[in-house]
Amino acid sequence: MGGKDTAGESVYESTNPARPGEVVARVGLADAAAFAAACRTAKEAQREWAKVPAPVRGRVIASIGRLVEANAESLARLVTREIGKPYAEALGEVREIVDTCDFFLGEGRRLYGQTVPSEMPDKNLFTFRNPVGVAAVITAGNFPVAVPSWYLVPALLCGNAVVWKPAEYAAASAEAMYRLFAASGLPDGVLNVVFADGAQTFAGLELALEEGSVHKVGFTGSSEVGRKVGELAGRHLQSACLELGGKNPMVIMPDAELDLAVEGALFSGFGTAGQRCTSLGTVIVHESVHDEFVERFARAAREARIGDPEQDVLAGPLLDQKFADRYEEYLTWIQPHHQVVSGSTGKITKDNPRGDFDGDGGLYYHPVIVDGVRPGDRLFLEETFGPIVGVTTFTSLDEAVDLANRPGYGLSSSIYTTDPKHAFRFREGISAGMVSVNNSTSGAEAHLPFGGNGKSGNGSRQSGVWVLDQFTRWQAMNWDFSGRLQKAQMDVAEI
Ligand code: UN1
Repeated sequence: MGGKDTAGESVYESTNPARPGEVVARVGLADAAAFAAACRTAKEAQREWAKVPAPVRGRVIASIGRLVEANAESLARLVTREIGKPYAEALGEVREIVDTCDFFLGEGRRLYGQTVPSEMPDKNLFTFRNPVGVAAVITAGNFPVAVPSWYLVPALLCGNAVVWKPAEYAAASAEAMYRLFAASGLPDGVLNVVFADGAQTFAGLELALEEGSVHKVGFTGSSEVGRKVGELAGRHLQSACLELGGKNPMVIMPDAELDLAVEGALFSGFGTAGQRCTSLGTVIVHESVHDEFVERFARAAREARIGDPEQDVLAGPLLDQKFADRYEEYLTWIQPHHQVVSGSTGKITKDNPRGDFDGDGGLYYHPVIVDGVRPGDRLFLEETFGPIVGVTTFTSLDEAVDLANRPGYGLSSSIYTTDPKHAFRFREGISAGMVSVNNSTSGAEAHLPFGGNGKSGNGSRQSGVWVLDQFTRWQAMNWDFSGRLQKAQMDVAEI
């Protein structure tokens, strides 16, 4: 929601999706020049930050973790109010920041390089991890604090400065998290937060890349925008860490425990109102258990609690009006094409209630299951970022793997089976970066590599030790103490 305040600055109002009229935060939006200026500030501050010994930077990360932990409930409450994420999930999201800090505080004492044998006598080879410089980090608002922490924490630990551009519709959560990070003892200018719309962010990023004050771009968001971010970074010979969309499949084998699979499909598809990049897109169920599965899944969807995110519900409202608009467009499109097996569709209102819940005027939607989806269908191919799950059938595991890979994304995936050989064959064949066995497509743990292939990303991985390769660059050093010029490839020692 853009606007102008009295000083002429562009202002964004973030609202509560459970009560759309309620403003949660007003933030000024920066223009391209201000974005680039923040990158220059970061570049200046980074030089000194890089000189702070990594174990000491680790102590700052420890202090961020403690501050976030001490404020976990208030931060989670704010996340719930601003984006409608159920409180238990919001608390889990805040917990994920703490987990990330716990992991990386120790990494400050382990930012290992290597010693490497030389092909010549009296010569030693070494490798060192150097910080990249300034990381520009652009994040979505469906995980307004945990996912940003996956960039910010390792980037800072590795000795980089950061300019963070959060989603405007999650501005209050981002601002609160920024304040906790800033209170940890980080020197001024090392972490900067800038709110800006998409066009100004792009223009600002381009300026900063041209000036040489951004050396890494981190982006979590749609595949469409991610492609543009990757192109922009690439044109300036800088790399981007891209965490994009997903059309995550769940394969259900005939030997699966069906109740477990139903529970997994319900949580993956409709938890967080289907608004995770790891949310379930399509269930690919063996034809022999299709009818049984669909009946149980549809019943579970009809009975699922959707409502006030401060209560114990499976899902609250959609994140923001612009997501609701896009989701409605999908709903309009599927009606004439498909068989909805889950009952009511669309927004929950007085005229289209869910039991005795009339939606309270919020952006609440009925969960939708569409049966009989085929590989050419839009619903089979595109990420919807809302509570719709398609169902299709297969007869052999090879066919299931082929169907699972067909949309061209490759983020998360899941198989329900009691036979280990099915699980391992699926793992081998699936192009996704993440595979769950008898578990939800969503809900990755904070210390495993997170990321995707194809339309889900450029192969970069976040989290755990793997993300260190995003925020450091290897430097090779050789030291010759032979007292003469030994030429590599020419003076190789003979036996
Ligand atoms: C996202 O939606 O961008 O694995 C990330 C999960 C969460 C992260 C989702 N921990 O579902």
